Amino acid sequence: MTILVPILGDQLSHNLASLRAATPASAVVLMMEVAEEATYVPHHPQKIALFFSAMRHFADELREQGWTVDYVRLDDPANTGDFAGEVARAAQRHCATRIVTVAGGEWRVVDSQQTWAERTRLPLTVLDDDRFLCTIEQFAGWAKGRKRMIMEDFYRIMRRQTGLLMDGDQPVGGQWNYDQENRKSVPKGHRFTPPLRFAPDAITTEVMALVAGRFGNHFGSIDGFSWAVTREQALAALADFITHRLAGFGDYQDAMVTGEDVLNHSLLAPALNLGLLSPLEVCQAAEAAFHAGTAPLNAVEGFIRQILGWREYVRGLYWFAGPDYTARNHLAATRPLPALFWGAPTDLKCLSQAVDATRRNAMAHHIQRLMILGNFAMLTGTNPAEVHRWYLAVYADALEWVEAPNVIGMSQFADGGLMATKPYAAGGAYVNRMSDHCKSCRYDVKQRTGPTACPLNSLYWDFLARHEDLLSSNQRLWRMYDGWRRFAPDEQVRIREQAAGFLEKLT
Ligand code: FAD
Ligand code: DLZ
Repeated sequence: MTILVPILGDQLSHNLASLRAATPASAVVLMMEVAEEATYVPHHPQKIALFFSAMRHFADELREQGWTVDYVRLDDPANTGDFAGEVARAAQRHCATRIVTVAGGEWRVVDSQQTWAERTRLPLTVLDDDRFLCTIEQFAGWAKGRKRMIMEDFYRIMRRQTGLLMDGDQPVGGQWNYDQENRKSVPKGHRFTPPLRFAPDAITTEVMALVAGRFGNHFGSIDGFSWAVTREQALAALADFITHRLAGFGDYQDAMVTGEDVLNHSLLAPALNLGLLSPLEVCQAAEAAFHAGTAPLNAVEGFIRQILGWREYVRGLYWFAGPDYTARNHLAATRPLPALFWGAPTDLKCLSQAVDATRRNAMAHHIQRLMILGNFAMLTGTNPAEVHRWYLAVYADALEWVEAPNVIGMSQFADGGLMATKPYAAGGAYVNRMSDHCKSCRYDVKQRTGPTACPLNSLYWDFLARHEDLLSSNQRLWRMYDGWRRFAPDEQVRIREQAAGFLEKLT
């Protein structure tokens, strides 16, 4: 009796449900590098290298623990190129009698898993992925029948459920949320402690050469790869963040600084999403820092909210919203993705900084993703499906369950408000307040019209005007529409002509 245990690239956890359900004596673990996963979008080369290297390291760790691991490499001449083909081949190779696996993290992969039983004519058990703090069913029970799914409401339930930062039934410090304290701008000359990086070892170096050879034409640089590829490294990265950057996480959470890629962000999302770290242990490490007095409450609460709140919330929403979520287009946006997203030159400093960080690191921090890149895509009326595919491709932490709600819902308002209560739209004033980019930008952030006016200003008003029918009844946009209506009619015309001129050149 041989149980075949396929483990996917984002299931690199030693306590995975399928490993708990089998024993080394009765099972063969199957891990597969397959072309379909490497190309369903043109992933950043660092992202592919991260998955392959972490998978190869994980396979070695399992072997050390006594598991038999059948690891199919991308360049294996017999590789069929997809999960279903490789599961079928392995089932034959090992005369498997049963397949036990953990549910994939996105609809596309779950669909593939459903074909495995028929392809192999073997009994198939698909176990729930229990590496999250909220189950898909629990979220659906909470979400069902609600007009709006407010993250803050969900977060409080999760705080009570896990006991994180709780004092009995009440939040530690008396407040649930310290976001008001987390919007500081960075003082001039402030120095950020750089994150712990990991030099590529022999396995990663081999994978990087493979990726450069096969996927060198994808957007992004493989040089500078320094991601944690093992649990041991991921734990070291977590400890480094807790010691050196967590204390300042809250203060500058929404800040952007020219030439600073990381600020006080943790860079832990790739390790979390691959399964090298668990969300609970990361939250507990932050909570311990608060109790030890090494990090203030605003930082620790803010950080825990991102993981216990946002991360669990978007995962629940992804499965709750259904497989057609990524096709939603509430604002009927049709523009093709502007070439600047793929590195074409742009004079907008905020955009060039964010795209360049993405190209170099397969990473951009939250506010760059939301308020620079996402905002620009939404203001320019870019097709959300194209925006979604871009985000899914370029970030090391991008898996559809977490990327799609953030892009389709939070940043593009393409789900019509299922996730966000209003579109995250901003003009140049926001960028100027939260960053130092405007100081060295060729555009003048104070101007709405004219040859040197910051394009974000006219685009912002044009966006509001374009969607007045759909958006002006939203209570949270009342002040913005009031601002628009205060412009004299001829100024409104000038602003919209300015936006049209920019958009024409963009196309
Ligand atoms: P930190 O700022 O240090 O935050 C700590 C952790 O909180 C992160 O590691 C992450 O696990 C979690 N987190 C924070 N914000 C969110 C959020 N909105 N949703 C889910 N988890 C969150 N995150 C991804 O993991 N994968 C994605 O593909 C992804 N795409 C995004 C696209 C857009 C348009 C936006 C606005 C956000 C996206 N995010 C995504 C959320 C967030 O930007 C990243 O998790 C974060 O930038 C990763 O860097 P970090 O680990 O340094 O995060
Ligand atoms: C992202 C990715 C890539 C690039 N390659 C592989 C792969 O070759 N084999 C694999 O098992 N997983 C890979 N992944 C991650 C999968 O796409 C991920 O497991 C699914 O999206 C399921 O959530």
